[in-house]
Amino acid sequence: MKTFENHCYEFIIHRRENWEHAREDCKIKGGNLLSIHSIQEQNFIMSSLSSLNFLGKGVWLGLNDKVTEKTFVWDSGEPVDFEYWAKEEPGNIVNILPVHHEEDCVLLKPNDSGHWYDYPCDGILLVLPEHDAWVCKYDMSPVPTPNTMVNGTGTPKLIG
Ligand SMILES: [Ca+2]
Ligand SMILES: [Ca+2]
Repeated sequence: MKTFENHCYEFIIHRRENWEHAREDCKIKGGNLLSIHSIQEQNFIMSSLSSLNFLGKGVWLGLNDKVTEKTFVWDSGEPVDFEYWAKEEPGNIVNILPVHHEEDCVLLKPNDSGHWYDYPCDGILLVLPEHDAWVCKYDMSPVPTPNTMVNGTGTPKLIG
């Protein structure tokens, strides 16, 4: 677990799943699939992946345009206030047959300076399934102040 500003980040870099499974993993633990809101946060993710010696193809971001094509939103519901697309991305390549799989999910690729690529969210029938690593992001709980500790509901101390 690593921290940056007021969030904790869990780097799940030894597993590979499709986007939905990665998303679910973060949700059940009370977090969200990674969202990135500044170049500082982007750089933090990159340096963390580097320090963890991550050698995979990429990590899933919470960013997706599953609901409305070309309108990307963070799965966490946060505003899209920073983007780091690779050149000519997002391209939304659609496979031809037998099933249409648009590129509606986003992968951060460390081997391309951390640039973002839209990718199919799940397995593709004709080629290998799209399974990648991911990062879960959590809000840090507020640090209790001395005042709230005094007024808190701790176990009463027996005196005498
Ligand atoms: Ca798309
Ligand atoms: Ca793409």
